Amino acid sequence: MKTQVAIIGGGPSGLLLSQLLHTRGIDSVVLERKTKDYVLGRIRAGVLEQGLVRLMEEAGCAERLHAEGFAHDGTLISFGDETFRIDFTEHTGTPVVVYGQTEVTRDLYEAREKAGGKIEFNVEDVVIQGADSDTPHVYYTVGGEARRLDCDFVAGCDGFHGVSRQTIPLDVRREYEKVYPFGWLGVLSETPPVTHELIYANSSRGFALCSMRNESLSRYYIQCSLSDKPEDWTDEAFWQEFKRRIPADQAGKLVTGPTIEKSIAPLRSFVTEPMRWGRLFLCGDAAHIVPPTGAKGLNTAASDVHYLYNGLCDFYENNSVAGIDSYSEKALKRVWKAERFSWWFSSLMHRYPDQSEFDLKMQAAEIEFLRSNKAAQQAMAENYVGLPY
Ligand code: FAS
Ligand code: PHB
Repeated sequence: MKTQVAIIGGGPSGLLLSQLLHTRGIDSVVLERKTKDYVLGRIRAGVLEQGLVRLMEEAGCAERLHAEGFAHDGTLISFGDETFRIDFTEHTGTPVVVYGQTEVTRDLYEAREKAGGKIEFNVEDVVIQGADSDTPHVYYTVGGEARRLDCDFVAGCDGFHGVSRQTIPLDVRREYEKVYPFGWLGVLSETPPVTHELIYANSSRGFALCSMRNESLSRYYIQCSLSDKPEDWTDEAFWQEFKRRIPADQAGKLVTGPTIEKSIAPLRSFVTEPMRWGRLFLCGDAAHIVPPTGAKGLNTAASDVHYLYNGLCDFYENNSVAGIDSYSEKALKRVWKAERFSWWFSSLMHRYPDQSEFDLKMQAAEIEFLRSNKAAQQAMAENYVGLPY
């Protein structure tokens, strides 16, 4: 089989790239390891920057997002029982949109299927060959049957555990990593969210986050030990701990109920450089990971896709390599700013096992500075709503 762009991975990065390329008549094939239901069953991001909203509009997939997504003009931050608000719209003129990654992915699958897009599921044994030549190709199997996909370019959108990053030789790749000494236990419950905005809570017992998917579907997280497993936490134990971490006035009005999903995500900061090797381009989690505190994972995948999509259009429409040659440098410039913000916000809001009394005083002072200083709130708001592409 032959295509212009072979896309490894049918998550949000791969699907968004495939759909955008389609709008400009550029052919792609998406190779996905799992089934569509499995991909849609993963509960992940919940907050979209305007940049991703605009890309979904450009891809012709934003109708449901505009109908069902919620604009959030700010967020609450609590330290113990004290709460203050960061007003995104006051500081930046821009809200964020609360709309689950699952729904983004669902909308993209629907658009690809409607357009007759080629997506192969249950793909195994993916091997990228000739990425450093003018004739890259991908070997893979489906149901034990060996296949080959010839292409002009390969987009590695296969996430942190994919094969694309590993295709770049070790003597070319530089990797940067920070593993955090805790994870996030997340639950979904068919209960009304405790507030209409998010609450990021730093309590003496650890971090908690109040988020949501809609008026009757809440998404809550607590910082947990890396040795925890979801089955270690009964619903009752989760609600009891969650109530002890969010401000008392919010805990008093929290509606609890059975959880319909419970999972633990480890937290890490990770970047691979470069994000390009020959005709292979890495996008999204294949190239970088952030702790979810700043809601930058999905949104930084989106800016990668924006740069690569425009670079490939430049190549096919203007016979110019300028866009693809500058891809890695452009993408990494924004990636590192997202890494910094995610690391800073995680350091501000979590309790670390090795924190000294002095460290705790520094954390309290940093939060007090954010609470009381307009410039600090402006900087926080600009990073949270999304820095320019
Ligand atoms: P993805 O990992 O979403 O998609 C990669 C796809 O490639 C997957 O479908 C996978 O099956 C497929 N694949 C892998 N190897 C393959 C192979 N060899 N061949 C073919 N296909 C292959 N971000 C936030 O902003 N907020 C959050 O709360 C949040 N929570 C998260 C929780 C978890 C457990 C994880 C892992 C991530 C979380 N993220 C969160 C980040 C997440 O949203 C990612 O940034 C986002 O999924 C990135 O999308 P992709 O780059 O498409 O990668
Ligand atoms: C979510 O709703 O899943 C979510 C929101 C904000 C974050 C992380 C996760 O920072």
